[in-house]
Amino acid sequence: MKDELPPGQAPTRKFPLFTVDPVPPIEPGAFRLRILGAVEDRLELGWEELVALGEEALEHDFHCVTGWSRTATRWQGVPLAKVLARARPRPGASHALAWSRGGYSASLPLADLTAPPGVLLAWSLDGAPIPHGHGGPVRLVVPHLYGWKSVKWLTKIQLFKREVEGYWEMRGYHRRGDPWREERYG
Ligand SMILES: Nc1nc2c(c(=O)[nH]1)N[C@H]1C(S)=C(S)[C@@H](COP(=O)(O)O)O[C@H]1N2
Ligand SMILES: [Mo]
Repeated sequence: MKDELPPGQAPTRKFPLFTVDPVPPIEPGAFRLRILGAVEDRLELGWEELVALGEEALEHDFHCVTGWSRTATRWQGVPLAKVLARARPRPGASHALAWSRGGYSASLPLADLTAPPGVLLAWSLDGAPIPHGHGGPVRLVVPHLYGWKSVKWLTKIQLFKREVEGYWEMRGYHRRGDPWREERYG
């Protein structure tokens, strides 16, 4: 991991909450994740099926575009690449929208969903189940892009054969969002 932070970012060890959509109710046992759109095999996974896919750990700084970086944040979960390999993106699939239960979405190039250091469907934060406010039971973690791509209360990943815009991309934020290139807007 790099020692320094991307340009314009200040470190914090607190983990602020940043949420624009309604925080969904806690519904133990109700978790479902769907992979759909431009895939050969649509998938619907429950909690047991998801955790059965295995668990990997990742430590990375988490960069919010508003300027805070929560340093050395530890996540555990299953690599999204594993789930996508099962769903088999169709030829020409190029982008995805990740959706929360409350209707928030983020747009991601398909290449970024399998890029290093690895995108996780995460259920653990700093060694404990992800607190509800931070997106539990399962949130997307896209460590190499700005935090708005790491969708909390993840419920659906929809693949497309064209560029798409999610909540912040529609409001002028960058389609990709690489913090090292300061891809904040546009
Ligand atoms: N569902 C949902 N996911 C979301 C957001 C949101 O508003 N709703 N905000 C994003 C933004 S801008 C950031 S920086 C991170 C913040 O995660 P945290 O609230 O766990 O700190 O979540 C991202 N995922
Ligand atoms: Mo953010």
